[in-house]
Amino acid sequence: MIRELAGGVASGLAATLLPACGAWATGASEPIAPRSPDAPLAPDPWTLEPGSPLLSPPYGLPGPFEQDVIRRAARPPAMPGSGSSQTPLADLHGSITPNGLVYERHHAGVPRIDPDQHRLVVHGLVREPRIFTIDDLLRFPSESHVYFLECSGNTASEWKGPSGLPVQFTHGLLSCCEWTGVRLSTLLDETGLDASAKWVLAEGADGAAMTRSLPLDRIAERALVVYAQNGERLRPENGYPLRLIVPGFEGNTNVKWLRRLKLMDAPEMTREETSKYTSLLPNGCARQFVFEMDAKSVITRPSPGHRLTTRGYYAVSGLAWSGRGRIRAVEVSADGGATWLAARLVGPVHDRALTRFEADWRWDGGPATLQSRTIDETGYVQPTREALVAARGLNSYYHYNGIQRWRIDANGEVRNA
Ligand SMILES: Nc1nc2c(c(=O)[nH]1)N[C@H]1C(S)=C(S)[C@@H](COP(=O)(O)O)O[C@H]1N2
Ligand SMILES: [Mo]
Repeated sequence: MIRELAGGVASGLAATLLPACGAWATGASEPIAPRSPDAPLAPDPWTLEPGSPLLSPPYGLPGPFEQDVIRRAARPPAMPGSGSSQTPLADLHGSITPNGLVYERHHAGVPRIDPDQHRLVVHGLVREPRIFTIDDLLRFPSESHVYFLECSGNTASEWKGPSGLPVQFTHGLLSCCEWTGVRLSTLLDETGLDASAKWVLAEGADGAAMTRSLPLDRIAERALVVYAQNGERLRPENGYPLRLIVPGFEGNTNVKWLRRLKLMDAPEMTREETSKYTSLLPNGCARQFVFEMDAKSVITRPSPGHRLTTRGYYAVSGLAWSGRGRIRAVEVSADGGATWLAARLVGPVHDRALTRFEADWRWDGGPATLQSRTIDETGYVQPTREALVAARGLNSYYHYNGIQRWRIDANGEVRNA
């Protein structure tokens, strides 16, 4: 479905007076005739009768005109329950992903776990192994932090060149929530640590028993064992009743339905860190334990599926993030990278979180190429696809973070070409 974007805001005053300015119209509805600011406002039909009652429904849902803003799967799953669905980034605002739109990636479907029966075991190279219930964990001091979550397979579609896909399918294995739980280090204070403990194995309670080894010194400061996202308990598909959040690390390490943490002196070499989640380099060696997601950005509006209907001003909007810290800056180019201008970061700018940016742009009605690049607080600059391919070759699947270009045609259509 094409969504039309009307520009042409002449001034701040006009922006407040003209209802069509900067507004999105769906392809299906008629354009709104401009109203004179001096004419009396006729009563709209919905002002003439009471609306629907309270508690309809008791758990609120998006309104009837927002039914298109949903997760979608780019591909049918290889097996029932496995696969992934993507977040509709083009239709979101700010930097938080609503719980019902957080992308999903399951290796063996979503288990139905009774929280009263769920246990978290912490064992291995600890002084005193412990078993925690969810109620035990709720008694510990809690922490809440906003962090992005990105599958390391996100944007793999673009390694070999523009895929033609819209942003939901190129970048939608990406979400950002406020996560609430207990610091991993708090639980390790409870068990005590053997001096030889250097790695921690995290295991999920799903049919895949997904397991990853994580280097303790690199995660101890920030890793969280969480039971809530965006103010409510985790959704089943995102790990209910307990998951690991390892800020900035590839999505796979954020083990859902967490049931076991084993302290070890060396990595376990599980399937997900040997056969999968490694990257083959041009020299035939594979990169292993590539944990941090490199800095990346993408323009979400306008993006493929949108159509520009008017020449003039547009606020080009997008998201930037880095697995190594805060976003320092974002630049936007409308001429294929010949010139760049600084975008505004629309705060708050959190550590290892999605950061909204906006850039002022005037569309002259001709063809254009929009792209963004970000710089994180370590000084790392998001590379072009060409630079990334020169460094990593074309055998990699994971950790693609190249600059994303969107072509604007003279008819206003936006394409990934
Ligand atoms: N137990 C378990 N944990 C898991 C997975 C899984 O299949 N099982 N998928 C992983 C992958 S590959 C990703 S990208 C993230 C996805 O988290 P989400 O579904 O909450 O977005 O969870 C990770 N944790
Ligand atoms: Mo993933």
